[in-house]
Parts: sequence; structure tokens; C-alpha cells
Amino acid sequence: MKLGIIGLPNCGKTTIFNALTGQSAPAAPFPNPLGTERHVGVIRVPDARLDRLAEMYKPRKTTWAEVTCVDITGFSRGISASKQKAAVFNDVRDMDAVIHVVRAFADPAIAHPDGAVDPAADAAALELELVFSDLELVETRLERIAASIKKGVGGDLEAEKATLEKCRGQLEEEKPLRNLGLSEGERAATSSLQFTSAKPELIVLNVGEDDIASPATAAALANLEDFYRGKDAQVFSLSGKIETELSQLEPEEAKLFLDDLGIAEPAMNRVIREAYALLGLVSFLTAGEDEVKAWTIQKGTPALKAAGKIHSDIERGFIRAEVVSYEDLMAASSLARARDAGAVRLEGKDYIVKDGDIINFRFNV
Ligand SMILES: Nc1nc2c(ncn2[C@@H]2O[C@H](COP(=O)(O)OP(=O)(O)OP(=O)(O)O)[C@@H](O)[C@H]2O)c(=O)[nH]1
Ligand SMILES: [Mg+2]
Repeated sequence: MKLGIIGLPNCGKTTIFNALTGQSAPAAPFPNPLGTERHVGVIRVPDARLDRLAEMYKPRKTTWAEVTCVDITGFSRGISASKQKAAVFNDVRDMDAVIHVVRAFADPAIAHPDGAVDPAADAAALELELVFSDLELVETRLERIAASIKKGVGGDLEAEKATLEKCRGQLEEEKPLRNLGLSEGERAATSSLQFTSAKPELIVLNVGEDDIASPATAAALANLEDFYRGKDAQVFSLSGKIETELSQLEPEEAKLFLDDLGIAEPAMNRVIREAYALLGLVSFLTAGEDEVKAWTIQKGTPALKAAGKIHSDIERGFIRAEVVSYEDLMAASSLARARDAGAVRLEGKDYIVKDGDIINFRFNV
């Protein structure tokens, strides 16, 4: 599962990438004319449940869920060199969801591609680029299909053609494919095209470090929310600079910094959790004295497949899943007491694992 960071030049993508991954990739002071910069990193998904479980079990090791994150650069408005642009869009196509960074910080030393900082206009410009790139793809594909049909090798292409025409209608109205409401079948017929405007999307407004709670930020946020209303995208605001600093502090220092700011946790934590959900992912947990660990599965995964995540032997020799919900375990304060209270269930291979289930697989190989 890959999460891509997109946005106009100098909006703070790399800054936010660093905050998300705890890396320190160099932030570019100016637009990168080649658009070739690309960072890949790993995001650790914050999960307070793991912290509590670690307090309970005092394990030797705690392992958080992780998501791959790609900082996609050079997504400039009107990059004319088509090769470059194609490379950028190909990168976006390869993502499972995107974080779209929109600049709100006003720093005259940092060039803006259009000269002025205007979050809603910037967001609209980038969304339009996504729409245009998809439209180009749809038209090319429709031409090929028409040629095949003409040659009499159209066979099963009619369904794809109909779907693509529907997509074209939406795109010609400059609307993203995200909320076109395609059926499962229609989606499958066009999934190989990996439409950029259909990617699940989170919008992050990158505000100046002194503007986290300012009226200007509230106004910019309201404008963006207006723009995205009915477009199936969530909008957040944070300061990429502050979040980057936070991500590079030791936990104790970070706590002091957060207390100073008067907030409970980094704003990025919420963004990460939302992104995780956006990717359709949930975590089940295993807990013991050796390790407390979050395992990533696609929402709707049955117990047998979840077992296979841990080890293929556990899937092969699966007998039962011993399951307790996080809330029930916490309420009982120990697994033994949860068992006494009847909160520990034995589930079969078809049981759909839920987010926060604490599971002990019984197996026999
Ligand atoms: N003052 C101020 N500067 C910021 C903020 N966020 C980012 N910057 C600066 O803006 C410049 C661009 O930030 P980057 O994170 O490199 O932006 P980018 O979107 O990755 O840029 P490209 O990769 O070139 O498209 C850098 O010099 C950052 O230090 C902010 O909140 N306030
Ligand atoms: Mg960058």
C-alpha cells in the first residue's frame, strides 16, 4: 500500500514527508525544474492501543503498523515538457491514495509558482491537472478501442467503452472520477488505467508556524472545505515545519513541546490514521511478553488470511482464533480476567477480523 504526497512546487511536500516518516530529506528551496526528486519512506502508524498493551504486557519489543510513503515532486502547473509530466502522473497512478499538500504559509523568501499564495486556487489548479491527465488517458484508450472494434476484434470491449464514455463526460465537466459512483464492474473494467482523479485523497493545508490557530487559517480552511464539499475528500490544517520538528524530537522532548503548544498529540497522527483508513486498512493486534504488535490487513479480511499474515504455517494449520476486543481486554485489565468474564471468543476461519481485535491463533502443523 502506497501513499503519495502531491502538490504544487514549494507547497511543503518534502517538509510534510519528513514529518510523516521522521526522515530528513532535504527540503527544496526552489521549484525543482527537472521534477526528478522523489523520496520514499516508511510511516509508522501511531496507535495508542499498542502503548496501553505495552504497559500491560511489558514486552521486549513493540511493533507498529507501517505504510509506505512517496514524496512525488515536480507536480508543477503547466510543466510543458510532456515527458516530465508523464513521469509525475505515472508516479501518482502507482499510488493507492494521495495526500495533497496545499500551501498557506506566506513566506516571501519561498517562491510561489503563481506569485501569490491562494490555497483554494492552488488546490483547484492541481485537481484540474489530475482531471486533464485522466481525460488524456481516456481519449487515447477510446481511440484504441474504436480501432479494435473497426477491425472486428472488439469482442468484450463494449463494456469498457461505455464506462470510459461515462468517465469522459465527468472529466469534460472538469470533475474528478473519485465520486462518479462507478459500479464494482465498471471500476474493474477501467482499473488498469489507474486514474489519478479517482485516488482516495486527503487534503493538508500547510500553514505557517505562527498560524496554527489564526483567523487567516480558519478562513483558508473554510475556503478549501467549500471547494471540496461533495468531492469526497477530507481537509486538515497543520504546520509542516512544526510537525517536522516534532517528529525529530525524543518522545520526552516532544511531549514538552506539545504541552507548550497546548495540544495532546502531533496533528500528523490524525492525518496518518485517516490515511490508513483511506487505504482501506485496519490493524489486528497480537500481545505477549515477547512482542506487542499491530498487523496490517485490508478491512474485511477473514481470520484464516489474517493468520497467514503472521506465518504461512499458522494459516495452514489454522484451528481457531482466540479473539478479544481491545475495549473488553482493557475493561477486564488482563487476559485471564477477560476470559473469566466470557469476553474471549473462539472464532473460525471465516470470521471477519475487526480493527483492534487482539488475536491468539491456535494452530497445528
Ligand atoms: N516559512 C515557512 N517555510 C516553509 C513552511 N513549510 C515549508 N517551508 C519551506 O518552503 C520551502 C519548500 O518546502 P518543501 O517542503 O521543499 O516543498 P516541496 O513541495 O517539497 O517543494 P518541491 O519538491 O520543490 O516541489 C522550503 O524551503 C521549506 O523550508 C512553513 O510552514 N513556513
Ligand atoms: Mg520536495
